Amino acid sequence: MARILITSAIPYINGIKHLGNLVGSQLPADLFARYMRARGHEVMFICATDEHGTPAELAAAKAGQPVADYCAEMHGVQAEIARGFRLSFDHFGRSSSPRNHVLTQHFAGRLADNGLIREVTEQMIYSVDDGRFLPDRYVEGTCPNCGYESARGDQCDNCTKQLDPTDLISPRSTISGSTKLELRETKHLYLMQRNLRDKLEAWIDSKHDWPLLTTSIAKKWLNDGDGLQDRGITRDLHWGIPVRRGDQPWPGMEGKVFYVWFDAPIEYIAATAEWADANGLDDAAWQRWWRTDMGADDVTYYQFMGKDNVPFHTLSFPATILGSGEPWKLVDYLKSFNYLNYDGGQFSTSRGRGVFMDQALSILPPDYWRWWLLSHAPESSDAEFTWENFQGSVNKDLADVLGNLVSRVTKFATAKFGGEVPAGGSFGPMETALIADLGARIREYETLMQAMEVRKAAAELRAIWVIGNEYLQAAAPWTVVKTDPEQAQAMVRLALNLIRVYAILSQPFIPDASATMMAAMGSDDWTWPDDLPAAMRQLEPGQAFAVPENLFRKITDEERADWQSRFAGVRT
Ligand code: B3M
Ligand code: ZN
Repeated sequence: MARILITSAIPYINGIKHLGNLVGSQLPADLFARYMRARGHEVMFICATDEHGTPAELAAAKAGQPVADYCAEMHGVQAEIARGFRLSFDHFGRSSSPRNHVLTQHFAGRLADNGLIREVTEQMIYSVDDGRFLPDRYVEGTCPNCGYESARGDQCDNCTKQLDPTDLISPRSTISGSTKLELRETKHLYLMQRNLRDKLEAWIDSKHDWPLLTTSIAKKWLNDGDGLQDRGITRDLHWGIPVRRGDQPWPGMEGKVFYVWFDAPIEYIAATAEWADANGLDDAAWQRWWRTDMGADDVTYYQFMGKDNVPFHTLSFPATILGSGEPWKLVDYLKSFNYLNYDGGQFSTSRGRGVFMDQALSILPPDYWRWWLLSHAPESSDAEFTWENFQGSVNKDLADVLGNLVSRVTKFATAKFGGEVPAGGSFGPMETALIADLGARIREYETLMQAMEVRKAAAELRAIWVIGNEYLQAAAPWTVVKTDPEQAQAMVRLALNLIRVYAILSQPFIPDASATMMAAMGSDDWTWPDDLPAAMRQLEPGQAFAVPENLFRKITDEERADWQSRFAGVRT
């Protein structure tokens, strides 16, 4: 039994995530966590809401709420939706928690003690009417390069030139539209990542088994242009973790907070501490997951995220950890994802284009989404959601292949032999061949799940369902029963056991349907089928079973057309 720590990138608090966000982090992390638990490992699966930063402040202002209230409410909303998708977090924390305040201030203090923080005085744009400094992307103006009138302070969307907000002609605040902007002097803390460059490079180079997507992004940021830049870790905002040096004030930094990307990954650790608090456990309980001097040296740590988050997890957060000089756990394996597009374009949160997590659950149960998303996960390249494809997968894979097998077997068995596993006959060559074939496929499925090859694992699972159907087709107990009822009983007994084994294998992908299948077989034994021949005899003659309610329904063409037009844009 191994100890497995899993974190998913923590979603921003402002607004509900779309399916592209879900499939890039939380959902595959959940798949892996469920699988690892099913194999008997000790798992700690952590997620949280990412609550700081300007977007959160602005969203709260727009909602007319104090930002703390807004975050508390939205955390509740996101937690509820996560439950709706059956995301099996051991804890869903909050980056605004007291635990994260203390840990973030602690890390900053350690970095300062180790000479890795410098103070930088800089000129920043201050909006007099908004009463605040403006982050780069909240300043808009005319691009000095191409003349585009809505260039952002960090980059021109038209000619892609990287900009400084001070480069813009006729700059204005995107918050208020005000042009009363001035340069004001302000002081910030910079983490001297350059000093950690060699350590970071050696660490990344030691990760031979990481996906290419992960290492190529990491190396690009390490080596591109001027290489790794020192990074500002504080901001002039009200909402955030106050800048302190450990438990001491930080002279000159009063009224400032840490940058959201500094405290967000630290929340992985803090959320594990929140988990301990919520369960009445002591500090040792969470530290054994994170401190190699407290037992975490036998933990394997996996992170899941979209590709845009990779630089922060391969460089910035490791710089915090390494720079602290303390024995905190670094990530062992980083699984990253490309983007999921939506019906010929991009998902867009700002334009409300695509399906958002709450909307998805309002039209279909979680397993339908989980199955489609995971079986089409954007691993080797970007992927695209289309309603045709979704309808096709659900109707074929879930309804025709798996659902049909379950309903056919249980209905036939009930009609011919009553609601109990029949006792007659014994497994013949066909059954033995099926068990052998299935055994080989399960080992392959295990290999793919362990390797987090999400799409391939889904394809293998589907193939496992298919061979069950093929067996039934070939064995044809409904014909055999007329001439050799004993043999038909053995076939049905095998098929009922197959349903239970399918429940176990499918549970990481489609937990609700799996629970229904298991309950219908009158069992609650989720032991992984390491010994398949034994597992295929687990349901004994006389054991009661039931016909489950329709496991999956088909999506009609009318529904598909309706949803297609409803989710085309402009969220209402
Ligand atoms: N909140 C970005 C995102 O949701 C960011 C991830 C933080 S992970 C520490 O994609
Ligand atoms: Zn331009």
